[in-house]
Amino acid sequence: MQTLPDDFVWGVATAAYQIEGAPSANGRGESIWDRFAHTPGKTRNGDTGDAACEHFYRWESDIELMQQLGVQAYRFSIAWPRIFPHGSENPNLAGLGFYDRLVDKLLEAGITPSPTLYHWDLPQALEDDGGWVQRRTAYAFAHYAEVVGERLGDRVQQWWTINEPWCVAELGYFSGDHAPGRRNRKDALAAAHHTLLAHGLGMEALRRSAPAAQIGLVTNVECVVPRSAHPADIEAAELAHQLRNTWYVDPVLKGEYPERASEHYQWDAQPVRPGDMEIISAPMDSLGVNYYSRQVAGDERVDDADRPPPLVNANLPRTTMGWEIYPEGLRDILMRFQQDYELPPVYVTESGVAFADVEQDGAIHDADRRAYLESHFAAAAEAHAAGVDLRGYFVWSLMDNFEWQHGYSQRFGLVWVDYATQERIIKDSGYWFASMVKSS
Ligand code: IFM
Repeated sequence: MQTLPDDFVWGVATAAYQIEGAPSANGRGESIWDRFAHTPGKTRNGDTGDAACEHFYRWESDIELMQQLGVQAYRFSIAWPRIFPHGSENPNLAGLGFYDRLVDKLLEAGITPSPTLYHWDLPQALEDDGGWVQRRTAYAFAHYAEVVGERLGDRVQQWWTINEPWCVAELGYFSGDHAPGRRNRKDALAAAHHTLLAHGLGMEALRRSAPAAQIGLVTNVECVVPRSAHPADIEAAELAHQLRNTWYVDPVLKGEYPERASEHYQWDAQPVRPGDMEIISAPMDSLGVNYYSRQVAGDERVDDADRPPPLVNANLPRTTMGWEIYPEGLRDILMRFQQDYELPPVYVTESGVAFADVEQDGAIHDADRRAYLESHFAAAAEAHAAGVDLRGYFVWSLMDNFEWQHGYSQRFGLVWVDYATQERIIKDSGYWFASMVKSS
C-alpha cells in the first residue's frame, strides 16, 4: 500500500443537528430540521434530533472518546440557530459559549478544531423569509460567519463554510427529502447559487474577523462511471458528473457554471448578479471532499442490444444505505479534480460507512467497517502518490447519530451509541483506527 506523509491529519467528523440534541437549551432557536423532523411522515419512524447523542451535555466525555481513538482533528458543525435563534438579531452569547468551551477543551486535549459553519440547520425564521432561494440568506450567513469568527478565530484556524451544497439545493429544494422539503427545480438552482454565494461572502467575512483562518468549501462528490463505452453512455456520464460534482466545484475554482449542465437545466442564470462569480471564486485555502460511493450513468434511450459489454461490475457489495462500495472511486475522482483544476490543498472531509452493527456483550465486531476504511485509506494514499496534495482524512463519523430522513436506522460511527441509555462503546473499527493513527 502507498503511504501517506507523517504530517497527514487523521480526524473524525460530526454535525450539530445529528449529535447535539438540546434543541432549546441556552436559547437555541428552531431550525428547519426541527420543523421538518417534527412533520409527520418526513423521517423514518418519526425520529427527530431532539435527543440525538446528547452531545450538548456529554461533550467533555465525547472529547475523551476522541482521545481514545487517537483523533488529531475534529470536524464538527456550529448550529446557526444557537447563535442566531431567530435568524438575525443580536448574537446569542450563551450559544457561542458552548462552542467556545468545546474549542478550548479540544485544544487542551491536543485535538485540532475544524468547524463547519453550515451543516443544514438553517434557522427556521430565515426559511420563513424565503430560505436559500433568497439572496439575503447568503448575507445573513456572512454576518453569522463574521460573528463566529470574532469569537473563535483567535484559536480556530481551519474553517469550512458550507457542507455539501448539492444536498442543500437538491435534497432540500428539489427532491424534498431533506428540510425544508420544497420541490421546485428553479428554487433548487437559486438555492445552489445562494449557498455558493454564502460560501464566498462568508469567506470574506471570516477573513475580516479571523485573519489567520484557513477556509474551504466542503463538497460531496460521486465518481461517475459510464455503463458502457457506447458514446451516448459516455456523454450521459459526463453530464451526470457536471450535475453532481462540477456544478459546485467549477464556480469556486473556475468562476463559472459548467456549460453542458446549464443547457440541460435550461438555466437562465437569473439569480447570478454581476460580481457574484468573483466573490464565489475568491481563492480558498482548501477543498473538502466528502466521498461515499459511485454513480453509474447511462443513456436510457440506448437499446441494450446496441450496447457494448458493460464497463462496470454491477454486483458490488452495498452498505445499509444501499450505496455501492467502490473505494477506487475516491482515488479516481481526486485524480480527475487534480487534472481539471488548480487545486488548493485537499482534505477528505467525510468518508465512512453504515453497516448493520450488532452489539454483543459490550463489543461491536465490525470487521466490515474496518475493511471499508482500509480500502478507502489505500485509495486516498494512491491519489496522494499520484500527486494530489491531500492533507487529511476525517472519518464519518465519530459516533452513530441521527441520519437525517433515515432517523437512527443507520449506524456510521466508530463508536456505538445506545440511544436508550446514551452509553457509548468503541467499535472494533475504532480500536483499529486508533492503532493505525498511532503507528502512522
Ligand atoms: O450523515 C451525512 C452527513 O451529514 C453529510 N454527509 C453524508 C453523511 C452520511 O449520509
